[in-house]
Amino acid sequence: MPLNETPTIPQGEPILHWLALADALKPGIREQEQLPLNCIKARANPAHPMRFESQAACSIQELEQRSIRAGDSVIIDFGGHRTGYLSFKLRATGREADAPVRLRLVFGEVLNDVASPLYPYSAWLSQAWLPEEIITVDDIPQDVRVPRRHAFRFVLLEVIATSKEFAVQVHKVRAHAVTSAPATFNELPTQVPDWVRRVDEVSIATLRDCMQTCFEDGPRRARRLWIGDLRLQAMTSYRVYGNEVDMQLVKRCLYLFAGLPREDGLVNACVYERPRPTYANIVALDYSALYAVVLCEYVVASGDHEAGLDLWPVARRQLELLLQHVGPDGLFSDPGDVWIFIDWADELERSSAMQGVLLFSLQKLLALAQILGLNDEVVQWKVLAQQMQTQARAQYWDTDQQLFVSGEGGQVSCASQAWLVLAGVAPDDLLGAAAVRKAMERADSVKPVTPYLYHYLVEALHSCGDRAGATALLKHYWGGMAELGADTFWEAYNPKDPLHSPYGDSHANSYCHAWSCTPAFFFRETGFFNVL
Ligand code: RAM
Repeated sequence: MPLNETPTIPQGEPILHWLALADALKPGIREQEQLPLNCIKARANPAHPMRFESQAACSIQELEQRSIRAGDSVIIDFGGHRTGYLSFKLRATGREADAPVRLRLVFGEVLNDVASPLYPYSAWLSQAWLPEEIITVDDIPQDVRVPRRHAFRFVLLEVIATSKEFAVQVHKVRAHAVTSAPATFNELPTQVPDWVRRVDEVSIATLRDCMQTCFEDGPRRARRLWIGDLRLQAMTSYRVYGNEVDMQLVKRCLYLFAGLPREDGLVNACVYERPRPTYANIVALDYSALYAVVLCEYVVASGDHEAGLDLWPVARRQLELLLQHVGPDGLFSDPGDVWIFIDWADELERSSAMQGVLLFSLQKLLALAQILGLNDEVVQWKVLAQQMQTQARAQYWDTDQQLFVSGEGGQVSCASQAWLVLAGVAPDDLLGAAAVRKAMERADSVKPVTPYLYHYLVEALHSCGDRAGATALLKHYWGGMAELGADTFWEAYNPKDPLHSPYGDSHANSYCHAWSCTPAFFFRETGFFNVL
């Protein structure tokens, strides 16, 4: 069921002491003032996969000398991505300003945002997400700071109106980058190939710009906390930062989900922090299952057994509820009325991938029970996990094709391979890794459309010990975005059609997206470099 058709499900009572704990864990935000690089022009190039190329237009000193009249525009390039604010000073030239100045600003994460028109807008997500501001400035000269936070590298500044009597000059253009991420991180060894260094920088910038008072999914859109994104941000942050700041942020996010329960006991796929913590009425079965994974990995990374024990009932309850959809045959059957995300690929048959997510989450819950000394609570599930694994292999592993299939038509998808391999359902590691690679190569398989699912393909290959395969895929996919000029990694990327949008308009895509940050995790995994 698509996101926008999720039925209303009544809200449970917020658990106030957990929300208070989440509030106490809210991190401080660092702000850093940054100078622009220069002004550029966007040159249309239909042969370029991103449709536009950037050309230097003038220096910032030249910009400050220039009189800009109504109808004129300029694109300012800050030379990299940040989440933050914009400020500048407006002056009048010609004579005293005898009218206000009306400006239009467009904030671009990629050049296409500021180079191609935002309208007509054709996405099914709200048009209010478009990174555009129309502001009217009185009493020139005036210092302006745009109040809304944006995610940007480029700023298009267009003068809509002055009076006939005067033009404007723009001085002291500054960005004010904000993040809760620590200023320093665990560096890679010095001897890594250039592509690794660049992909790592871009991954860390992605994580940094999504780290605010929660782990946001994307600082442009939707600026909120999703379980699926959180798992990938958390695991990457332990490797990249691995200190008090990121541990506390993960803990805060776990308590935000736990403190906002639904009446049916499932955790929400996504919660809002502001204006007060509340939740979006969206549930995704795979995301609810992943709560146990995030909690287990948090306890392992931080050693915080106290929070583990506190939140254990929430994680356990997710599995209890989700396992109701597993029949006596040990197989998950889709209830049909609740969303299962997995990926944005429309044609994807999700049942075998969901079996993999459930089993993987159950395995993490069992590991957590072991760590917390709660084995007695999960004895029956050890047997069930075994049965789910055996039955999934019997049912979904096609011995002729040496691939997992899904649904009545026997659909072959990358999603099924990723999740069932990760859950250890493949007959062995060699066959598991080969299945992932084969599904990627086969012309008729359902391919991933998001870095979220690409991550799970790489994680599945890595879990089978196929570091060469994992590295090749990572290089092809994230290296491909970097080659197209990505400063932060994107929400959606199809190498054959880089500006494709799952929402129906590339201007609705987020180009700094949490679930894209995991190369920095893999690069810090022991042994990952052996094959480079
Ligand atoms: C979109 C966002 C978010 C993701 C959900 C499922 O709204 O990209 O990151 O978790 O979909």
